[in-house]
Amino acid sequence: STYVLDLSDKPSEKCGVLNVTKITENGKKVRKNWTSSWTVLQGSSLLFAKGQGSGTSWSYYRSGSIPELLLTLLANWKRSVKPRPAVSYVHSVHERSKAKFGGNQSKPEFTVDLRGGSVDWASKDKSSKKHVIELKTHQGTELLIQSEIDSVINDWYRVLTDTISTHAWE
Ligand code: I3S
Repeated sequence: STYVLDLSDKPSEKCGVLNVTKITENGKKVRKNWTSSWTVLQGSSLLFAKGQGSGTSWSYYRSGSIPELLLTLLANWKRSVKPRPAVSYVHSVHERSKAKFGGNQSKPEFTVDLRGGSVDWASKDKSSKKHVIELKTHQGTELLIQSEIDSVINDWYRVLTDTISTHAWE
């Protein structure tokens, strides 16, 4: 079965569920806090929206609701003429999905700008998990991004690498 639904017509748009933790913020080490996040790549921005924990996210997969949620996300995104701030955008999508998906804990997390950043496979000392990507941003934030499914994480590795190399500073 397919775990990532890529409905976009542009290679710079992608979304899916990933496990994410910050390890450094503005150059300072922070405590790991792995969370399952809706992850959306739009242009050179990577958005994370906190899910309701991995259990619930995976139950969305099992119940077949994720494709529906992703469709809503992308449809709303494409419909929005004037781009809104990314975080409030994700928040409003979540607000609207609440009734439909019964969520009550979904909330926006954060956005990172990929321009000037770097992506690499994380070394073993960064995490005991497998399939971990280390993303360093220009602003000094380091994130670990992980999926148990190697095809999923390989796709994200490729897309993030491509995005960083193609989005030059304006
Ligand atoms: O790099 P660390 O400190 O070994 O990361 C682990 C901890 O964050 C741990 O939580 P505690 O802070 O309660 O010890 C997490 O449960 C682990 O998942 C972290 O390690 P992994 O290897 O899973 O990234």
